[in-house]
Amino acid sequence: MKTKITELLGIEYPVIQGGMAWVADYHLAAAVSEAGGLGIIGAGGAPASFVREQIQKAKEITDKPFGVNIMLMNPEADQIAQVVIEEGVKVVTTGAGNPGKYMAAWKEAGIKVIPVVASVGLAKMMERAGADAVVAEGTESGGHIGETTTMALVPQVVDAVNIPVIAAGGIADGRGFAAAIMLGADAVQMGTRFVVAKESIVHDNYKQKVISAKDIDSAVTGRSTGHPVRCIRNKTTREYLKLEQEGATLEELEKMTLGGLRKAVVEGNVVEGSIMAGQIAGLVKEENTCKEIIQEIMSQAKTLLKL
Ligand code: TUI
Repeated sequence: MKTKITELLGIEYPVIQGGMAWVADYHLAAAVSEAGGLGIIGAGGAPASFVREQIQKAKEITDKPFGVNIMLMNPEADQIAQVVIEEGVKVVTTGAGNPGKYMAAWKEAGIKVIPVVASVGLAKMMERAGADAVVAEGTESGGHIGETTTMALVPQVVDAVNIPVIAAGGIADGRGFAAAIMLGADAVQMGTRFVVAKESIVHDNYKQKVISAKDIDSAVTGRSTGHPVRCIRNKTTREYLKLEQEGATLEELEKMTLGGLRKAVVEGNVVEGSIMAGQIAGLVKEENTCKEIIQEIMSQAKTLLKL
């Protein structure tokens, strides 16, 4: 299937993997790229040296293009912005902030820059700054989120900019893909579905929490700090929300979230960890390979869109 995004990125299918902190390592990124989508290494809160190693390992196991997501709240974001240039990364996506100050250097290096946005305002600003496309990410998503739903955000971003738009948030199958195309998107980005990919290194306890989640099983913490984060509800989200109501400091709260993600993803502690996942977790019922996931979505979408 050809769209402006498959052309821009030189990929077979318009499916991009979310740059999930701790989850999106080189194994997952390479598997998605090998399956014809665009795999992404998620820098999350990791040091620049770690991100460089991840990029080098991905290059060893795939010749296909892959990207790096830079979480802009990472204290080493400046260094990581340089590492992607030095390592010849083809595509950069960004999250949790405005990447404006890096844009000129990335464009100069020939990198395709795709900021993740949660509002029309930032999408327009990114287009003016030279972005090649944007990911319009709805509040259904897991992790750090904005306020607007995918259904409302995507068509408004599509109307506001002339660059291609990738829809994200609440998409996990061919129906979601087809709906995104109907809203004017040229591709989708999926996170939650790829968390439970066979090639995902996420602890099995975490995968099982996603697989057994129902539609209403996520909670949003951090609304009071200005950094809302969606996770599957557990002891920690309940304690966090209680602390938040009692007026805990920003530092106390933020420490709980990022440290908690590692605890859940790596250690499999799904009681005390943060199980970031989107509202669509309820639709994700089994572990599949990245190839199976992409093939199934494209085949469903073909029928629905009568291609
Ligand atoms: O970034 C994401 N999702 C993430 S980042 C992350 S790691 C983290 N953990 C704890 C606390 C905070 C982060 C987990 N999930 N998605 C892209 C995204 N970006 N969603 C929302 C935004 C966003 C929000 C505000 C982008 C820009 C923005 O403001 C722009 C400005 O002008 O500062």
